[in-house]
Formats: sequence, structure tokens, C-alpha cells
Amino acid sequence: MSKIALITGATAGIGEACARLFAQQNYDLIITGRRTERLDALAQDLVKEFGIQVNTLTMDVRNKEEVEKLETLSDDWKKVDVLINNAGLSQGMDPINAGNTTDWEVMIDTNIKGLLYVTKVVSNWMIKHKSGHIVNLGSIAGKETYLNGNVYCATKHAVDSLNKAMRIDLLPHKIKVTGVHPGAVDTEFSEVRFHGDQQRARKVYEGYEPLHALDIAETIWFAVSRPFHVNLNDMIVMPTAQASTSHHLKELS
Ligand code: NDP
Ligand code: 8X3
Repeated sequence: MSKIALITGATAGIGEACARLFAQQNYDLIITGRRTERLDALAQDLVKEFGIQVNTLTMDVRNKEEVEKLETLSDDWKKVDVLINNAGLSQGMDPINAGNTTDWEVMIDTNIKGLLYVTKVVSNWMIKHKSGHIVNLGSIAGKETYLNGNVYCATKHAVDSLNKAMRIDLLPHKIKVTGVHPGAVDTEFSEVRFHGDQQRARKVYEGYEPLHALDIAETIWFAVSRPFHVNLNDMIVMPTAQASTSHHLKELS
């Protein structure tokens, strides 16, 4: 078997771009997400185009029992070299007093608890095999807080903290941990945030060139392809036209 990467949230956006790029680099893949049809279509594409092996697992990272189904993979597939903890989302954008508590729970359960459930399973495999690299998708929202971003920002601050914690806890096992913190990336992210309102979602990326999913996949690949003695702890990646979560230079593009 070639090297193996496990990518959560591979049915769209950054996760899908990572799957394509790692396949191109001859990695075998475990791809996960809730939308089975998309997982199957992506797997078929990658096998056909790159001749790699792909294992798909439909799972909701919020559901501990579903995540634990990872343990049913064969021992060969558990030799995961790279875990990309990418599954995540924002839902809603309201002031704290008007926030939808279901949206809050979805974000907390997905972005924090889901990432933890997956990490617990896969880090134990990595410990057993005495190597591995975990890449956590944080966000510029985990470095800054912006108007009405409250709970999403809090979940990504938690990811930032867990990223540091994992690096300490997993140091004795020689497992690398990298945090990747993008600014605006043009994916399905805003459509999900605004509950399917495509017009509102499009506006987020209007008037400047945002990042594309491939930009983040390439950043992750750069981190993963460094020699063993080099670890990129933390990578903040912004569109050139975005200085902070609230400052965009619309004339640049
Ligand atoms: P997309 O909406 O395009 O993709 C999100 C992926 O996460 C999908 O594959 C989705 O799969 C998966 N996902 C969401 N919830 C769950 C769940 N409960 N269980 C399993 N999978 C889930 O967004 P992006 O590609 O932009 O987002 C990827 C990551 O990058 C997220 O963590 C996001 O917070 C982060 N990020 C995004 C930025 C942006 O501007 N786009 C900027 C900074 C960080 P499915 O629906 O099939 O389950
Ligand atoms: C996504 C980027 O600025 O919309 O994490 O929070 S932002």
C-alpha cells in the first residue's frame, strides 16, 4: 500500500480539493462525509484518474458511534500517515442575544466534538505505528473575532487551542500537528452558513478574489511534504485582498 490520508468532509470544498491533490501524489485515501453519493462519485473519479485505492465511510462526525465505525477498517487501512480534520461548518450569523441555539449546537458538535472523536480514534492508530501527521482546519475566525461570528469564532478558537494541545500530548509519539487557518475560501461554506441562501452567500466573495479550495489543499500538501524534522505549527493563509476578517480591498481584484 502507498501512504494513506484520511480526510473528513471530503464531499465538498477544501476536503475534496485535498482528496484530489493527495490522490495526485499517489496517496491511498479514506474519505468521509455525510453525503454518500458524493463520496462514491469522488472515489470512482480518483480510482479511475490516479489508480489509487479509496475507502469511503459515510459518517456524521457529531455521532460518536458512527465515528467509531472507523475501527472496522482493516489493519492495513489503519496505518494512516496523514489525518486532515477538515469537516466543519458555520451556521447562522446573528448577535449573541438572537442566536439560534440549534445552530450553536451544530457548530460546537461538529467543529469541536467531531474533530475530537475522529482524532481520538486515529491518533491511537498513529501511536501504534509510531508516526503520523494531523492537520487541523482552523480559521482566521480562530485568531480573530468579528461581528456576529461569536459561536463559530469560539469553535475555531477551540480548534486553535486543541491544535496546541495535540502537539504537546502527541510529542512523545513523534506525531506532527499542524493548524491551517484560512481567510475567505470560495466553497459551499457560506451557502451552509446562510442556510442555503445562495444570493447572500455569493455576496461574501464579491468584488475581490477569495482563496480557492486548491490554495488550501496546496498549503496542506506543503506542510505534509516537509522532511520529518520540520513541522509547520500554524499557517494563516489569507486572500491577498483580505487583511483581516473585516478588511477587504475590493479594488485589488
Ligand atoms: P464546505 O461546506 O464546502 O465543506 C464542508 C465539508 O464538511 C463537507 O464535505 C461536509 O460534508 C463536511 N461536514 C460538515 N458537517 C459535517 C458533519 N457533521 N459530519 C461530517 N462531515 C461534515 O466548506 P469548506 O470546504 O470551506 O470547509 C472546510 C473546513 O474549512 C471547515 O472546517 C471550515 O470551518 C474551514 N474553513 C473554511 C473557510 C472558508 O472560508 N470556506 C475559511 C476558514 C476555515 P457533508 O455535508 O457531506 O457531511
Ligand atoms: C471562515 C472564514 O472569516 O467567514 O472560517 O469566518 S470567516
